[in-house]
Amino acid sequence: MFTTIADFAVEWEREAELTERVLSALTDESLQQPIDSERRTLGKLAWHLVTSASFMTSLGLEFEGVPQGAKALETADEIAKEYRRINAALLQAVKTQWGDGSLNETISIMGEEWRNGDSLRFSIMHQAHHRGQMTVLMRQAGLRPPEIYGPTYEAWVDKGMTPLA
Ligand code: NI
Repeated sequence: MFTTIADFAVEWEREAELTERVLSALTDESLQQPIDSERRTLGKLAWHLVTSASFMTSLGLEFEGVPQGAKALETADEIAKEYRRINAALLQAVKTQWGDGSLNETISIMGEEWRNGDSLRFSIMHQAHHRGQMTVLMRQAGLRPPEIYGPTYEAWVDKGMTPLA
């Protein structure tokens, strides 16, 4: 869990930049790529990263989020822009509405007591989880995924090295 707002802010900005890399590599056609015929599409997952930021309002933070049921924006560019906006608003809310002591306070989430510092950690892991799904779907949609925590297959090839299969 996070114990200082400063530590959270540094990591949040770094992780948000990674998510932006994924979102800005999407094309409008790729948004239709489904996990499976009955499952979510790449576009739905991208939009989920926008709407799920509203989870933070249940922690008492006030900022202009997007309600879970809101109609999804239709282009990759609009989704990426909205992600940037909401992320900045969220970070600003944490920095201005909470102090380090807030991170140790608990709030009931889905019937469990969560410390706010744990909720912030959860939000970062949640994004990473969906980014992982999205990079697989990007490949299925014929796109080149960006490097996230290390080189991609294509990045190894570009460097003239043998990629891990
Ligand atoms: Ni989720």
